[in-house]
Amino acid sequence: MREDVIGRSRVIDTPELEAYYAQLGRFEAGALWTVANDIEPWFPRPASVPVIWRYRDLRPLVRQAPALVKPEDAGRRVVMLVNPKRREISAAVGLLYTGLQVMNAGECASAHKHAASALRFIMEGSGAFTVVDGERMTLGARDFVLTPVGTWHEHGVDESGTQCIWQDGLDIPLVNALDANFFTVHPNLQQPVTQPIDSSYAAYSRGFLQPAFLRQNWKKPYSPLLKYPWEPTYEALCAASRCHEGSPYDGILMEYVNPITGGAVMPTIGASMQLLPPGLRTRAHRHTGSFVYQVAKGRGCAVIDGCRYDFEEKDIFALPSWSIHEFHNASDTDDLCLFSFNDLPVMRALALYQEQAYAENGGHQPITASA
Ligand code: 1HN
Repeated sequence: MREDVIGRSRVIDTPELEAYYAQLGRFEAGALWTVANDIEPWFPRPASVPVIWRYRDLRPLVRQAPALVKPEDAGRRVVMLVNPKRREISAAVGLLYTGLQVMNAGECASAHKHAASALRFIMEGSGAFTVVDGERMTLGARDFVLTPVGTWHEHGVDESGTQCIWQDGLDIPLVNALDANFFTVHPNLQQPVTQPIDSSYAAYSRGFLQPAFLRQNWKKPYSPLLKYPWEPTYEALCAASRCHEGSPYDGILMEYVNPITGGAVMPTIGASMQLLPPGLRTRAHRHTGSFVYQVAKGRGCAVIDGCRYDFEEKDIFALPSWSIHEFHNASDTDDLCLFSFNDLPVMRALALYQEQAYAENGGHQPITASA
């Protein structure tokens, strides 16, 4: 792409140059000025587009999967959510993957580990559990759980439970882009449970109290707390919203953190829950970083680059990096809560985080279309 600007590539191709490019091509070489403006954009131009996946469309299809494939054949029985512009790398947005996993009562998927970091956000059903490095955790609706890089993990649903559906989030496209992925199936297919149920939650669930008998021993690059249940999360958001207005762009947003460092839960993935009180409309802004949202509670809409996406509980939507966005709580009586995960730990570690307020129209952007 030629740009007639000093400092940018503005070469006009001629037959002589075309012949020269062909000569370079013979030796796996090329002229930088033919691509320079594309590979050095003035600002981020994500390949991903905004997408909304509505739960009412997908739920019947997800529930159909158990009749079609067994978990032991599929490895993981998941309907993945794919960005139409990122199909070749199975990304939902940017370098993040997401999907909906379904498991019937009494089913269990084999244990494995991989270099990718993973998380789950429980959507429906009862009796779900995850085992991570010997710790078994019981999971209920809207609980958030980590299966960090290199941990043995498996999931299942108790015999006495009901069909469960949860959202998986992983950094697979990132780890693959870095050519750093490994995958190992557990030699016994199931790992032994070596610790009391929910033991990390028992030790670390109150951020202002640190277990002195454990913290010196924790050297791993992710949170020692693996489960972040919904009830205390919502309580904390409600308590904060009674005293604070929150961010003009994100309302009452709380980050799930590693209680030892106060930083992101895993080295490559951060996660948050935010509350937008009844009727709130946030101001528009943009920042680097890709986000996957799930509507944990309530209904409303997001406006992303001028396009409006109406959403209900359990809908999932993708926010590409540097897209101007704002949120509205459509209800005058009920809270709106948005769960999200993101690649901000990567952006921050690489010094690539940038943020900008949208200045026109009192901070709200014009809505040009809806999806
Ligand atoms: C994985 O390990 C799980 O553990 C789910 O449930 C989805 C998608 C790609 C690679 C690994 C799981 C996954 C995955």
